[in-house]
Amino acid sequence: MCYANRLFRRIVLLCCALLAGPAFGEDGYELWLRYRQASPNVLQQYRSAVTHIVTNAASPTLAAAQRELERGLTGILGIDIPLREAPAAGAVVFGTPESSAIIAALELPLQEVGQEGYVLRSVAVHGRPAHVIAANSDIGVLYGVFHFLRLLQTEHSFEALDVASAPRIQIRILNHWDNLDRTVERGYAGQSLWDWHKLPDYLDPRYTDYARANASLGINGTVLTNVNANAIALTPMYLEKAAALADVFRPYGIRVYLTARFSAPIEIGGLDTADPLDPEVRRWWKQKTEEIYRYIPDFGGYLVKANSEGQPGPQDYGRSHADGANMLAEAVAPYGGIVMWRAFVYSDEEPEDRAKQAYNEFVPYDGKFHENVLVQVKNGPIDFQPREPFHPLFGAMPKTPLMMEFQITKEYLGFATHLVYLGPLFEEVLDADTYVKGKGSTVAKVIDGSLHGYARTGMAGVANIGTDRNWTGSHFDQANWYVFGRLAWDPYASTRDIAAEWARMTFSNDERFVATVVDMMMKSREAVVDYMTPLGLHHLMARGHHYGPGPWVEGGPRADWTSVYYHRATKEGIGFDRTATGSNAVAQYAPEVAKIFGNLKRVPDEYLLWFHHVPWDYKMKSGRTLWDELVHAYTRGVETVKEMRRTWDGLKDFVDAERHAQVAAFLAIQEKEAKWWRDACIAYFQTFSGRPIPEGYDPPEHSLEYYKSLEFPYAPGHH
Ligand code: GCW
Repeated sequence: MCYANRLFRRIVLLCCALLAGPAFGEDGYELWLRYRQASPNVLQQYRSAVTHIVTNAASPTLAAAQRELERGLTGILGIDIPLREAPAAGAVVFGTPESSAIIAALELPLQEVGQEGYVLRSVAVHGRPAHVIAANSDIGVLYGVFHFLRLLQTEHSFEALDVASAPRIQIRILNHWDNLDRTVERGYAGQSLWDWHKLPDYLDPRYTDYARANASLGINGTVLTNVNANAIALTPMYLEKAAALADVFRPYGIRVYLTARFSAPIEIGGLDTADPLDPEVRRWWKQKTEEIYRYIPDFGGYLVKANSEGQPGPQDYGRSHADGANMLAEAVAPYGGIVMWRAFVYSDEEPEDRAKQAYNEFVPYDGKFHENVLVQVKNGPIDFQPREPFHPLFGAMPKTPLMMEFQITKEYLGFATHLVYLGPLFEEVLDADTYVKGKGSTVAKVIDGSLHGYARTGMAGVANIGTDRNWTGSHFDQANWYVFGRLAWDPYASTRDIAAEWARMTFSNDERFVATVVDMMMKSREAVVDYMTPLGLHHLMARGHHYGPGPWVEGGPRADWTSVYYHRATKEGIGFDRTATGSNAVAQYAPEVAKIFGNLKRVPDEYLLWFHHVPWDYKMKSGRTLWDELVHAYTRGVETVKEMRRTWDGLKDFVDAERHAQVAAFLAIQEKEAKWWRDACIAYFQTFSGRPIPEGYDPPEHSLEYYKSLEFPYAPGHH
């Protein structure tokens, strides 16, 4: 071979290596649906097991399932996977008994998996080995296809495939806090995906990819608009736009919901009241709802934030939350719609501990809501803090379907740049025992309806999705969308397993990578608790935009928007006394729980300052004083982030350069900001404790005055 030829060959080989190997840059757009070629360990096995797809495009949903199978299998197997009419050896057969004669003949145990579940089986079809993906409905089939592809993506051997899966929660829904001007409240991933201005005429292909990603997790609903609602979203011009989105999402099983501004009858209806007991107001909502269903025949219903943080609501007219919710529930009932009424309420005037207000306002109405109302409760009683005890309402409304509201967008956990995997936070809440019906009455059992026999069940996640190329503002925040969706399907799933699954699909199946990265992810939530709000502290962030520490925040329009209201630091001690000697919020929990939270000796360190005001020299379980423990925890948080950086640096060989570099840069930001949180909080609390920084721990880098002087007028997500 002549030299030029050899050189050419070398260049070609090098390019191939670059394209195939992890050095080839990726921007994260494909999420966990990358469908890269399987590794040599399993490739041959896969290629001989799967040779073709038996076509079945009897509906738009089945057509989507077929497209996904083709796309996925072609990618994973690295060869073209033909579509055939009839099965031969290695067929993938998918469908319902109605759409596929093969599936009808197999007599699979489909009655066990309900309307949205599916069965995956290795079977003989016409005497030849095949794989079937079967369900009672087309959407069940699509979910099954995604599960099947997930098994291949995570390199499962599937010789004797035998899976049956059904969702445990009915409404698995994202809440977009997206405004009509495309800003996103608490959004850190660019603008709103919904390009209202160009809708309904231009349908961005991203809408379809959004639907695919959600369907791959089993998410079946989306609230398009912010809970701080704009009545204009309910005018015909915007309904037409929402309808266009609904048309794109429909084949993927995703229903559209809208937020209802309670004062809409005044603002866009020309009425002079929005009183829910006023006949004209009721008529207006009925007509409006009928109009919405003309645009969107499978409209899911309304999500409402009322009488909270300045939003209008029934209490403006001396009516109750139940009056308001039931009025809307009546309007959507004829069409099978629902109302999700938020319990995130706290009054402007009420001097009561904010942690107690939702319970006080809602418990008296248990059993008074119409059957198509769900009350949507945030995971904790304050507001999506890095750690909160579970919301006491979960143990207190047996006659009202309560649905969970988690926040995926990390408003209080470092926005998009901090690597915090929310799986452990979600799992901790779902596993928490309310004791409402004795031991084992976990929050998961409340919200999946099994404890109280709720007829309706739901889990909502405040979306972290925007126009950023990687959707969520950072690569690792994709894992939070992912884990939310997987838990909404099965709130008992292990979030460690989910992290592993995600990491395999998103980055690499190499065991060395997976084990290391999953450990890092699992530690990350505890780290953010440590460097922001350890030992039960909460609500210490800067005012307004919530970016960075602000434990000194005081004054302003209302006490419960300040930090000093929550930490209550004095020269003597720190923490919010929520025991009987204080606000007695502990009494909102079942006695078994209250006994632990309310007892200084028994309360876990994680909730200490949430429930107790404790002297600085209090002896902790570790033997340290409270002050020393605080410094220790803050420092440990920063140390964990340093360790995460080192870990990530060691994973270069497994990740393409582009994504590796961005994660590394964000971890550097996280370390800087973790240290900022630590130093600012220690400097501030030291003015109360009057104690020295314990030996072996660094003093804050700057003066307290310096930290207080920092301002960020353009921090993202604040509107
Ligand atoms: O977490 C707080 C946010 C507000 C938000 C509110 C809510 C949509 O800071 O931006 O408003 O909660 O959940 O209603």
